[in-house]
Amino acid sequence: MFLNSWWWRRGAGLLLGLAVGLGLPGGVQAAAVTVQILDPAGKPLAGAVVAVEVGSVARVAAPGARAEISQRQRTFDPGLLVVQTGTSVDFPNLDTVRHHVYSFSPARTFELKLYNGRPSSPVLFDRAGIVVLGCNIHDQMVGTVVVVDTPLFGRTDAAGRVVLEVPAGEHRLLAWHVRMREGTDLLAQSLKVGPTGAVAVTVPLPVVAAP
Ligand SMILES: [Cu+2]
Repeated sequence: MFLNSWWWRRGAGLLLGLAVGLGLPGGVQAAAVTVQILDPAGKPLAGAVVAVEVGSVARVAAPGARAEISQRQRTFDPGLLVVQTGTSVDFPNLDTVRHHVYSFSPARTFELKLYNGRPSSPVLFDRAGIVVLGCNIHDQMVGTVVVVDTPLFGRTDAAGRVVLEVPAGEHRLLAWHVRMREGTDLLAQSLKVGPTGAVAVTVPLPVVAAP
């Protein structure tokens, strides 16, 4: 009896943990939404960012949300980071040369002047949008932070697909790819999810040819 109730509580806690992890209120029914991203020629686009804004889910991350982009061998690692609005990002420099990381993007204009090691404070991304990163010293260093008003996001695999667990209702589906013209924001369309059953959506993105 003791064991039974212990397992039951532990199981319930794990399930609640999963729901919280997805940012969904406990007990909310979610459906698997498969999104496939295609280029203008109809070919699958790998590495595209897909996000779903859901009315019942907090737009801003819980306080203390952190992420990291290292500078390693004169590149940003990862070169593309997706975070929820309200996330603070650290920019540790793992190289022996100094870097000078900056962005002129309207969603987050900032500058980390010439530094080694870990800057004393992270950069808070408090507005949704595309933030392009550069380094004043190394022109070839380019990175991107995609900031979205939702914890429900992912990136497409080699087949151009990503699966997200989305609660029933009318939502906003956002998609973006690094090969979209510079200055292009995430592309939005409506997404309807019924109370049961999986949903599949195909989204063509206006990307330019790979270099
Ligand atoms: Cu640099």
